[in-house]
Amino acid sequence: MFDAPYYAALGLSSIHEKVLSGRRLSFDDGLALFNCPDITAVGALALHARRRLHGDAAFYVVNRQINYTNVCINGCTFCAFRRDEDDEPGAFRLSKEDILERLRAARQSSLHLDELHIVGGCHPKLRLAWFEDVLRTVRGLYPDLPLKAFTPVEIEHFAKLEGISSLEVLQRLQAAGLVMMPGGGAEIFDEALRPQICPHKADAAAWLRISGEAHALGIKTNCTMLFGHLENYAQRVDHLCRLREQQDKSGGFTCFIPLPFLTENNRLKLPKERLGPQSGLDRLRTVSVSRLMLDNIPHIKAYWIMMGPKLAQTALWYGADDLDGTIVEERIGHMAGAESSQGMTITELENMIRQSGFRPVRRNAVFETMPPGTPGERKPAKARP
Ligand code: V47
Repeated sequence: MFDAPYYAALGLSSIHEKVLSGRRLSFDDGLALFNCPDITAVGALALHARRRLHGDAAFYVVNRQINYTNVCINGCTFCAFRRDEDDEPGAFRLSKEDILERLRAARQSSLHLDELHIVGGCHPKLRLAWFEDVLRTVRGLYPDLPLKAFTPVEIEHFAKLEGISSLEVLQRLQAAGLVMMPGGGAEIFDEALRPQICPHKADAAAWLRISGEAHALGIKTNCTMLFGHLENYAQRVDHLCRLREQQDKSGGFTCFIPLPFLTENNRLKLPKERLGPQSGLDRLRTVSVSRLMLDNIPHIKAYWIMMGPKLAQTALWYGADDLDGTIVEERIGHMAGAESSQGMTITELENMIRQSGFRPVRRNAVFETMPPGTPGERKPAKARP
């Protein structure tokens, strides 16, 4: 790593010292890292923190994503996936049988899924009992398949629809088989900006409270930040600090995923200076600052679908230690212009990791390492058209 005089010349002496001695960075430190022109110096600090936690391991999961509907009452301006009504062009809503069929197909081509990731829009009519039935049925058919489903935003929506508390929703879903929750819906917590990008969504306090409730029940969760839209660096650092504070209280965040805003097919109009090739560096820098600020969250994911596989590989050198997984079918990023493929095979993921100079480690939904010899896929899983 660069030495002390190098960081002194950048005005980052105290950050350098804190990182080397494992001490917590402040809000101002986060801001200084975002403003430092030398991205390699920032990345080297994040690499140090990443290596201390995970050595040369880079994690991936054999998973299948299923989006049950894109009909959503939230009307977020950044979202290309959403539709307002069931009968709008491009709207979809899967039945339980549709979900089971997708799962059967994935299981046929992949001998052993280690995560089923289910999320969707906040549909005005889909009731909690339907979701409980889906989870119970899947658990009955595949008892060893970890079920990761529903963001805090969906949990709040179910609670409102049923007239019960979010805690009760979580308890019912846990009883039906939920073991893990994805981290979507956090977007940017800042109260001044949130109304411009997701005016009707659960607010920061609700998102964090529900994550904490899940943690108290023993449900691990992930967390995210949508960046590269209208937010400034201070709002990003504030977002990271709020996640860190929540993690100090409830401890159940497993992984943080910085999600770069993809610009197609949505209503959010960006100023010109926010568009262009510099966004690649901003993605790497955001991975690095996240690793450095979130000292109490074990994993940082470079989500290859939204980062793009090449940048996700590079991000492993900038603080990330996880790439997500085989996915099979992805809609949220692709409807917003993601150029990555729909899915990857285990071999492709492992090659990606090895070619980046790291050691592939297969994990399950809750980040338990899978034992060597866990069966892989027979042939690449294919998405339905
Ligand atoms: O909450 C929506 C984001 C999220 C766009 O927890 C967009 O393991 C970029 O959270 N450009 C959903 N991002 C996806 C998500 C996720 C994905 C993979 C793994 C995990 C995990 C979580 O996608 C939304 C929103 O923040 N999103 N539209 C867009 N145009």
